[in-house]
Amino acid sequence: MLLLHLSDVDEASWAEKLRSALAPYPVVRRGEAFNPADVRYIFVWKPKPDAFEGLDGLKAVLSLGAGVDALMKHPRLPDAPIVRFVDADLSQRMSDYVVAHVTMHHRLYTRFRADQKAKRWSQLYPPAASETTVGIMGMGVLGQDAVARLKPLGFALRSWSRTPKAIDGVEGFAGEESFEAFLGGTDILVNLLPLTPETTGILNYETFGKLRRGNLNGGPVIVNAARGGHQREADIVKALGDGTLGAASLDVFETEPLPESSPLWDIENCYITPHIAAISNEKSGVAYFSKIIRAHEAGEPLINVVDRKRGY
Ligand code: NDP
Ligand code: OXD
Repeated sequence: MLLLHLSDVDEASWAEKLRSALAPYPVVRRGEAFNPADVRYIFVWKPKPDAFEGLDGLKAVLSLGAGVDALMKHPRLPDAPIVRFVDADLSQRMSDYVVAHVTMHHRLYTRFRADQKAKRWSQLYPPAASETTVGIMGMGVLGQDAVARLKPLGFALRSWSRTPKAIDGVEGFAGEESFEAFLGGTDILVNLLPLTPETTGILNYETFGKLRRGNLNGGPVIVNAARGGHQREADIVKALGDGTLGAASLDVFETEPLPESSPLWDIENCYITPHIAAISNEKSGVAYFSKIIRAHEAGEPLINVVDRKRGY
């Protein structure tokens, strides 16, 4: 039996589609009559504290999100394997966001927007794409898709990951010891890391101060599409104010929804979106998770299982 426990999304719609994809395999929702001991799979997003109560026969926890940081902190997370969402549609959506914001900053959007508002005709030529380095933190599923889509646009690319990566046309940096060298040649810093104890708060004032200066008019730029826990918002406010950063694109926040009292809302060169960079799509999600359940019931191993020790 599959149990759905989805908050903040249309659980009824997911249930209807999973039922038809998995029939005759039983699919239930919270509040319906079922024996918790019969549940083999639980499909979760933002699970409540009692989500796993009585689920003694679980074979897997299925995560609607690609990021599992919140799930990993659940106080009663069972010992079953956690399968996260890995999907071409999700990757494409994230890369769309990354490409849009990288190209916007490369073409000095902040500067020309201000000029337009001031009715000022002031010619300034952005550096060539090949002279503009995009540094991507996190070279997993999403990071690799992003570099594949940025490469044809001609940007100089570099990556930072935990373990070394050899990707054609991308200068790879790995581990803490190479973080400073990675930052030192980066004009536009894109964050696609998972949130773990090691990566919490990595987007801070010290990090910003190590980015390359003098290439992009206005200063280096950050684009955070991963998790709000990666960023120190007070440091971003300070860095945008004193010119350490030229601009910031933020899709995620320390507290979501971003409180009305946040100073970020009013900063001209801060571009805010409400955690929409890459939403898990219902159609591809139903296909992905129903395939995983069917395969596992047929004796095949689970795929895209989270490594609990690494935390992602
Ligand atoms: P992956 O697990 O595929 O990739 C993670 C990458 O981060 C890997 O390259 C890994 O290195 C690297 N990494 C992890 N820890 C460290 C560290 N301490 N130092 C350096 N590098 C590190 O994740 P995805 O690409 O699928 O997703 C990334 C994140 O994007 C998710 O965790 C989620 O938080 C976020 N996300 C945000 C969305 C949004 O709408 N805003 C939507 C979807 C995801 P290595 O390869 O060596 O293991
Ligand atoms: C995810 C997200 O992790 O939507 O998939 O943030």
